[in-house]
Amino acid sequence: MSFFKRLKDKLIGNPTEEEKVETTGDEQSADLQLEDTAEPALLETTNVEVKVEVEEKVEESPSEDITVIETPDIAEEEKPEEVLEMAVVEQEVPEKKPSAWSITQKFKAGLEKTRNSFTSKVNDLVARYRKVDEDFFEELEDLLLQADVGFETVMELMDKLRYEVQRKNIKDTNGIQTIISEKLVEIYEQGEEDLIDLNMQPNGELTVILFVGVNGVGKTTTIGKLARRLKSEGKTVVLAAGDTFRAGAIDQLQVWGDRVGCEVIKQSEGSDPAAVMYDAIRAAKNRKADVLICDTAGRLQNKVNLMNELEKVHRVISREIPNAPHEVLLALDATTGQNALVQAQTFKEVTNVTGIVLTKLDGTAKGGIVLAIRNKLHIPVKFVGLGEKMDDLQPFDAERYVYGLFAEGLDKELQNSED
Ligand SMILES: Nc1nc2c(ncn2[C@@H]2O[C@H](COP(=O)(O)OP(=O)(O)O)[C@@H](O)[C@H]2O)c(=O)[nH]1
Ligand SMILES: [Mg+2]
Repeated sequence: MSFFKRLKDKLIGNPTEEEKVETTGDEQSADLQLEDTAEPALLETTNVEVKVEVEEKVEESPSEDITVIETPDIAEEEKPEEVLEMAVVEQEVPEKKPSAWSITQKFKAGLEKTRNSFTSKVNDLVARYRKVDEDFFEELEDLLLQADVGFETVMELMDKLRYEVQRKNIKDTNGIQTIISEKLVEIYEQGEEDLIDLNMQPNGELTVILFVGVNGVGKTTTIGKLARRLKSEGKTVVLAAGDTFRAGAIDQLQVWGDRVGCEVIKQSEGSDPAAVMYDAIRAAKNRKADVLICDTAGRLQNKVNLMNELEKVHRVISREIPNAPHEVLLALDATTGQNALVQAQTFKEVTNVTGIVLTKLDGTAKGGIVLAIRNKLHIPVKFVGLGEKMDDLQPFDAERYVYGLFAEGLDKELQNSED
């Protein structure tokens, strides 16, 4: 399948007429989407009774209404206020899956800062040069480096671009963003197994997910968001308050637990995190939970301390469940740029990191860091944080990510392609 076709299928899916209008990328619809994604805490305050009502409503809906339910954000403008609230609440129905299109829009919104700084420069470049030549390549190379894509990845990309341009005898810069996107996805996906899915145990067995990372990167927040995601898939989730070091950390996790509807196993501040894990595994097993997500403290003042603490936590967990933890997810803050790579290196040395959660991608203009992480660490980025709302944690997807980088340019180029 051609890259064009893949991108169109995945990003646009089977759009309704309204969706087609939205994806043409005109200014007005782009604004609308941003307003939608900035919807305040409504999602978080939805109570259980409302959810039940909505579930019934969904069941009763005739099937031809399903498109409306799946894309509540599109029809919002025409709806009176009460219905509008209902539409937002409908997003909370656990069984309802967001459409492929709406997930793509999250990537687009989350990568807005990067797009504004990086892609607008690419657009300038394309407009200024018109012809693909060595000077064009050199300037493009600089732009990619500035977006934190990382030296090796940039070099690899430039080689691929030069080759492709020669092979296809491409003379002008029209369509170049699609070729750049295609090559970026190719680089991201090459060679390594696709391990984006969480390593979930079979039904009836407990899956243990351990979160690690320095203070403030977004571990606790991500745990809350992930718990909600898993719960919406029908799983029972228990949380372990393993950050006993930072003041307020236990309460913060408890708030998330209450919000999402998960039990939180905790001890007092300052207690031994390994003891919390022990309690939590026992409790999760007793409750026949599907997933236990463990928070940890992010002290990194001393590698030996960190190693000792994580080793002890690991030991306690694997004594209770031999092949656990099934995932060790390292949270990295995208806004810290190259520093995130240094942290990752340290954690990689002290524990067996199985995946990365890159938080705050919405907060950086240097979203190219995703590619640098892949290239330098060879650990899959499993999730990205695209905002502070509950459903702003999304499984990483190279095509959607690249679309987020070049949205407007790609929309135009895809429209102009015959495929
Ligand atoms: N904009 C944005 N903020 C985030 C994201 N993930 C986490 N945060 C914020 O980062 C701050 C620190 O998060 P916290 O979970 O307490 O970090 P921890 O110390 O690693 O547990 C909080 O204010 C979060 O709301 C994200 O994806 N986007
Ligand atoms: Mg925390």
